[in-house]
Amino acid sequence: MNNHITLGEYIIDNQKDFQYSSGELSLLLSSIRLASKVVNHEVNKAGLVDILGTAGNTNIQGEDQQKLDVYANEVFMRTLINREIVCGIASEEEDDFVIIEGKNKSHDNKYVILIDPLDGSSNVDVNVSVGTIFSIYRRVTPLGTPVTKEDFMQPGNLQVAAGYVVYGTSTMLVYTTGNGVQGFTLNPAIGVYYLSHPNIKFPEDGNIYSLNEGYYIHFPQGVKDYLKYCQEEEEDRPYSARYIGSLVSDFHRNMIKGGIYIYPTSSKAPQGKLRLLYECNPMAFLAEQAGGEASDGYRRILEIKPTELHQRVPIFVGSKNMVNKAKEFMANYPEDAKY
Ligand code: AHM
Ligand code: MG
Repeated sequence: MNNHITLGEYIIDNQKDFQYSSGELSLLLSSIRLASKVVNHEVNKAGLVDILGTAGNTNIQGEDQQKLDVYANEVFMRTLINREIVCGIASEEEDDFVIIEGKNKSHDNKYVILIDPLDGSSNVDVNVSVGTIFSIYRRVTPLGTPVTKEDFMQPGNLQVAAGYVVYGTSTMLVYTTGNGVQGFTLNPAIGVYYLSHPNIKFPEDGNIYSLNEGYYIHFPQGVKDYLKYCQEEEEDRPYSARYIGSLVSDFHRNMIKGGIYIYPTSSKAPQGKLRLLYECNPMAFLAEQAGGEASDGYRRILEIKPTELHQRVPIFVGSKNMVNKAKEFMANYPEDAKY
């Protein structure tokens, strides 16, 4: 286990590599580490306590909020607010972004965080792994003033750090600060993350495709053609289909084994389903840092200029050669082609 380097040690050892190092980002990553352990504890006992089922609320996107979504949101929000290390938080579970005043109401903290506290939460009831996804930026408005929407509307290529926690057979925290992707596995007995997957690399090729094929009839023609290609009998094909329905888990498996994850537009979801700011951008940053690619089918995810906090985009993310092949099929049709 790499001489038993813990996440805490790793964060401190690498602080000097951050471009604007002042210790704040290290504190922020440490808070995510702490909150993830609290959520992990709750996720693990979800089958035992009366925490399953919906909380009776609906979020801004009209989806039922699961109790564990609400719980995870509260834990991450509370931890980040109490430690006064960010100036603003946007969450999948909050309609609008939240302004954090910081020490002495000074609005002096540098970073904003965007977070999906419990992604794939419809899987919780059936004991399938779920995850937390986060994305961190430096604010663009002046220090000392409350954050504004502008601080959150930054393209993904300006992310300072991004990562996810996968609450799976083991719990892992995987993140990047722009110097490669590091994976840490939690030892639940003592509550410590250890560096288990240093410098993770997406295999350039893969033989797994992951998408909800049940919606085939609603997909754009380029996606249908690419799927047909995946299923053709050739030397390295047909590929295997693997779809958990939890972005974090599907992405994580593909990054280790080689594969592509697709959530396209469809006649049912013309903008796609996944959210640009706290699902697609962090995954795209991780993918590129691991040598993979992330596209909306026509352009690099990380170059999309956001306009809305909860904006959705289509995504093709994974092994470089697979994403490029999918893009070739998409390029045969104009982006606004009818389904
Ligand atoms: P959520 O943020 O409401 O949990 O939705 C995101 C999830 C992803 O984890 C997953 O890949 C996708 O939605 C599954 O959607 P579908 O059921 O349409 O295949
Ligand atoms: Mg989500």
